[in-house]
Amino acid sequence: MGLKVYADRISPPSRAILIFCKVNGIDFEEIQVEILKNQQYSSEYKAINPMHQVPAIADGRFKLFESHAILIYLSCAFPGVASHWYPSDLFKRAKIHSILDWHHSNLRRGSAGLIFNTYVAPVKGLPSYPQVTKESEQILIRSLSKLEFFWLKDGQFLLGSSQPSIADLCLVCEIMELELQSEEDCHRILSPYKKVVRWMEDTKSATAPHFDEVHEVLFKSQKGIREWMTTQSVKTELKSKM
Ligand SMILES: N[C@@H](CCC(=O)N[C@@H](CS)C(=O)NCC(=O)O)C(=O)O
Repeated sequence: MGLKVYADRISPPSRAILIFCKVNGIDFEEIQVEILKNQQYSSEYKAINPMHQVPAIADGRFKLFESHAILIYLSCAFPGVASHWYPSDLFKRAKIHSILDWHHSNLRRGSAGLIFNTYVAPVKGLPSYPQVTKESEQILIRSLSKLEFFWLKDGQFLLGSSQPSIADLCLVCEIMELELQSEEDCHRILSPYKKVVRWMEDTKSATAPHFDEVHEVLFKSQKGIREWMTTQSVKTELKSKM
């Protein structure tokens, strides 16, 4: 009846939970729910998360979905978690919640919209909309700019901290999705934001070796996905000329 983490490593919020558990020495069982195979719609998984999304956890009889809520729960439920992840100070907690809420309606909105339209929709045979791709990229770029010039203005990690919090981990895992874009697009979108790039490296170092281990799936699929997306865009270009 220990902790079970239902996750798919291609999902940024899933990776954040897995890295967090590993870094903090939390004993857990990882249960893979492959979203590209629609395993999130199985009746067994519906009993864990009726919203059909990953990640989710079951800690004994207690079930929880939504990655931010899960990270807060784990930080409070497992005494071995270092305090910098979710400091007990009320004001610091409130600021972390503020970043996490901002993340869902800005950075993640842009990143998830971009990934869905450029990668997930074509893989699943669903329609993808160039206008939505464009708008999602704009939201993502605006969010990176806010990170560079506002959220990261005071120090190495968010909120001027010298060590990462759950917010750093969530946001960095999200930005890692850019690895699935072409090398040129990834560079074009990310490289103007020097502080963001450095902060990502610092978060990786602070969570090594687990960060890279959990992202292995993303790194491994990168080449194939990039080649496949180039083929898709060539096909689309040809179609538009016909
Ligand atoms: N707000 C949720 C987002 C969860 C989410 O969007 N999960 C995606 C993968 S990153 C998913 O399960 N997608 C499958 C689907 O919606 O069918 C969280 O932070 O946990």
